[in-house]
Amino acid sequence: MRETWGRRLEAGRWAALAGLVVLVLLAPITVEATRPAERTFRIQASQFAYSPPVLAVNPGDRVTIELVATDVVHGLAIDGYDLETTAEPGRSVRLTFVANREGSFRFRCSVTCGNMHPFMIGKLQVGQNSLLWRGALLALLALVAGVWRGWA
Ligand SMILES: [Cu+2]
Repeated sequence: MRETWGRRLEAGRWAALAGLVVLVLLAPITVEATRPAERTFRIQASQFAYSPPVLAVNPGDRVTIELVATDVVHGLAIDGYDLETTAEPGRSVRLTFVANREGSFRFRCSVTCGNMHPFMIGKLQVGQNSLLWRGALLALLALVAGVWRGWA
């Protein structure tokens, strides 16, 4: 009699845990309602890097990238946004767009500027990195599950 109760309790715990895992995976991300803003970034392009290499904006932001090439002609193309521009040495060009797609997008040089050209990349982060915190929560749940097992 007692044993069945214990088993039921155990099954209940695991069901609760499974429920939490599903919740973590499916819960809609509640991004704090940020008003779209005007964001301007000045990016220096030189062989073979961008400075800064990472841009973080909120979804809906109106983003202006001012690209400056310091040595040779460089370009900047954002994957997933279908945008491209090139800058002559010593000159700057501007690229304006609305960050209406969430996620992590790579940008890269679109002009062959030297032997390390393929490695000239950067990242545009639009919104929060949900994969990251979902992963962290799952790790926490796994830890909790481990502790429960220890009790039983
Ligand atoms: Cu380049």
